[in-house]
Amino acid sequence: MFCYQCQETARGTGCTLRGVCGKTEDVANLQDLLIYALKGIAICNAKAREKGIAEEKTNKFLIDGLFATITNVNFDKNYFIKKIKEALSLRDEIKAKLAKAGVNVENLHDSVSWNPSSEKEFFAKAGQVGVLSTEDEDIRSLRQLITYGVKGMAAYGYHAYVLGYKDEKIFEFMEKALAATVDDSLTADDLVALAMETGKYGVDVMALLDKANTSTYGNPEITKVDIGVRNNPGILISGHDLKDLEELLEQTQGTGVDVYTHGEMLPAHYYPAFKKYPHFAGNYGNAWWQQDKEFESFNGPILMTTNCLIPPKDSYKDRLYTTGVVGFEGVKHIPVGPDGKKDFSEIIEHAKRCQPPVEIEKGEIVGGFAHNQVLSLADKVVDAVKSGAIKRFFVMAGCDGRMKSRQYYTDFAKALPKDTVILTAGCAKYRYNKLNLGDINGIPRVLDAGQCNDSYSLAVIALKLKEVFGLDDVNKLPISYNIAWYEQKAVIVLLALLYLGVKNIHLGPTLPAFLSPNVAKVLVEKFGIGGISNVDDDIKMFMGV
Ligand code: SF4
Ligand code: SF3
Repeated sequence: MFCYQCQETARGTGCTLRGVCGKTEDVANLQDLLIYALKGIAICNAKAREKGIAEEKTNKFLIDGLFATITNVNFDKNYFIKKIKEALSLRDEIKAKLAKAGVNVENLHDSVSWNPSSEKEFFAKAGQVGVLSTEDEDIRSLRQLITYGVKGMAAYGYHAYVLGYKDEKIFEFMEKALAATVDDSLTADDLVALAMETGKYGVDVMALLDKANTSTYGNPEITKVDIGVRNNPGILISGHDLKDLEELLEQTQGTGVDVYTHGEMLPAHYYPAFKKYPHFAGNYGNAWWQQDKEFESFNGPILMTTNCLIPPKDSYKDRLYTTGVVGFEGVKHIPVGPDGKKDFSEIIEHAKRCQPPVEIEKGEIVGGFAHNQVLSLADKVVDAVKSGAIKRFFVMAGCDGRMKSRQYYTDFAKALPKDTVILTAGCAKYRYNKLNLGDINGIPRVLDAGQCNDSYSLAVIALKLKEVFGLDDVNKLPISYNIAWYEQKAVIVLLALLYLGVKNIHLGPTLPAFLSPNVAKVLVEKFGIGGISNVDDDIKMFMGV
């Protein structure tokens, strides 16, 4: 196996024996093969699109498959074996239709023609098509940058899709991008251009998801979220899928079971639609990597709707449930029923047999500062900037992770001058959202817009401020970007920000291993991308002193 798609990759270069995330060699190889098969589908479906014979089910298959390979989503070998078989048969179905429509489907790429006689050939093939099969390190780097960006796009596209929102242009681009990553005729310059185009579609998919979420559940608004516990048994829901949460809240009504959020589900509390449920109790715990302790003390069942899952401990494995594209061998999976809904009754009955959660914290945190809410406070914000009460904003969105070096983000937040405001989104917030950093004229010093996809909101806010201040360049605003990344959704967020023209983004705790020195150099020269050093020097650098 060779995987270097996330920030925690072994030795900062690549996981080769087993993932630091817990992914086994078999699963890593099967994920590579599934991606390869999806590239074959992408090549065929682009042709089917031209002929007007592309089918809807291909879109969903692509986003499901891509999403499943994101870090900490699916660790189940059987899931990937099944998915690869389905991918090959879907590809062949599209090929047959193309042939019927008079399109020549011979002599295309190997991902289109490869035809194993049995499952046994999967592993041998996986060894030939993984990351290292591209020899030139710059081409490899760009191909992976694009592939990871497309994975992130698939995740956000998936969430919009389940709420009934989709955009054919986004699917079309995903196919084009995937096909490009196996096209040997493309140069490094071509791939750099394609990576930027990936950012454009990253903006589009996050805008689409924002529309899906806010049209379905209303605009996030300032909300206090309880971080303590109640006396009833509870269900803990984690991941990013708001539709799953909605169905769970509906089905738990009147059962005496409370629902708590974990990790990236925290921002669900900010949506008006979920406030009507009195049993939607609060948020329990912190970012994903602390789940081994927090799932244990929660006592009740846990529903993982997306990443980040870590291989469960035996102490709570029997209380863990997965749904959607999440999977782990030996963990119960809740499928979509024939009516298009999920039946969570087994989890609810399970909860009734459990003790209430053990309290690990007390108090409240405040969030809900997505674009609509912040823009409704725009006058106040603009006045604070004009009067000098707010000197600078720091976008600290992104991911959290296990590495000790991420303590930097807590220290950085604490050390920031008191006349600065942190704009955040994603699970990175847990490094500083309970620090009581105070407020500036009633504006909290940590403004949480929501999940990682709500980084889009932060871009909307920046663009609006640019307009209000009459600036011709978003980089002239008093906003600095000190972003923490971990998995591939952060890659699409980064590419989206670059597409929007944001410069001088600092990325940590380490730069991606998949950036070759030359590709990193392009990003530094063109966009001023940088890493982090230490809190004191970085604050001086950002504050320009
Ligand atoms: Fe390693 Fe990250 Fe890949 Fe897991 S996802 S195998 S930790 S690089
Ligand atoms: Fe976190 Fe996994 Fe990325 Fe959605 S839950 S931000 S790491």
